[in-house]
Amino acid sequence: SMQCFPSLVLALSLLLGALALLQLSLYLRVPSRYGKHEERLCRPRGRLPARCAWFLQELPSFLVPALLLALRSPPRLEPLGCRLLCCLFCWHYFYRTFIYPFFTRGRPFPLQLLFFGTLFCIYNGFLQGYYLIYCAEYPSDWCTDIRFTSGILLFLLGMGINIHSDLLLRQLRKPGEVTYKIPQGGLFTYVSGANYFGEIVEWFGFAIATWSLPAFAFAFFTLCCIGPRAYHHHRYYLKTFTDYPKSRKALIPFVF
Ligand code: NDX
Repeated sequence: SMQCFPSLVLALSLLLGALALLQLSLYLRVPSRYGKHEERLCRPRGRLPARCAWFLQELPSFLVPALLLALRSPPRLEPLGCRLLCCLFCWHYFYRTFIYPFFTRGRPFPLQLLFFGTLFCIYNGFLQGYYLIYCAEYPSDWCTDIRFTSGILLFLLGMGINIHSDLLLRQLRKPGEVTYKIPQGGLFTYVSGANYFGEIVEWFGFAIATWSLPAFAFAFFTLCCIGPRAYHHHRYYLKTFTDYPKSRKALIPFVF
């Protein structure tokens, strides 16, 4: 049966950090090519309806840790923190896999990115699940530790912002529409990338609550992946809409 290999966790976390830096260097200047940043004039690429693409891509991030959690024998009952944290991770990806795709009104998604996105979700789902189910050790009073409680609160706050902002974006379109409008309401009042801000807060909260290298590596990856994207969305809006609210920032309310 499986056991914990700390050097495997270390290696996978460092590689995740390296991928984050690669991503930052790739996407600071040019955005990743999906959604509003897909080049229309480029040769036609294979695409899948947004619904199928997001479902397939995010599924492994739910399935892999859920299976690790369910199949471990003997089941890991102690400490409570590990299972709870693994469940939170799965809860986010349950939303992203089984709820978000069925309501999205997004454009078809490029197959090539879908391929890399799926690989990434397998990789990260395994790393986070394996660490929490086989490796993590917490003192018995971890559930009352300030890192755990404040981290969980941040996670829930971020998830709330993320889901609410996803909803506001979806409501900008009628079914079948593919045009872009100025997002309004919620945290969009302050930032162009409200959904991304929520997601980043969420994963930093998760990292603080687990206090682990894999989770901090993933939070950093998220920042490097969707941080630049928020900046490119912001520039797109400023270029496209002359009446775009001047006080709105790209990612962090009142700051940047
Ligand atoms: N999926 C995370 N890297 C990613 C897919 C892309 O969950 O090769 C990471 C995730 C993947 C990425 C994933 C990993 C890295 C990849 C990358 C592709 C390249 C990159 C593989 C897996 C890569 C290396 C080099 C390391 C190998 O038509 P439309 O689609 O634009 O419509 C949009 C609509 N909308 C509007 N509608 C009307 N008016 C407007 N003004 C509108 N603005 C937007 O709203 C969409 O239907 C919807 C949301 O659009 P958008 O662009 O705001 O968000 P999107 O980027 O699609 O993300 C959707 C949600 C969001 O909540 C976000 O927080 C979360 O997913 N997310 C996304 C990406 C990654 C991630 C979370 C994470 O890292 N945690």
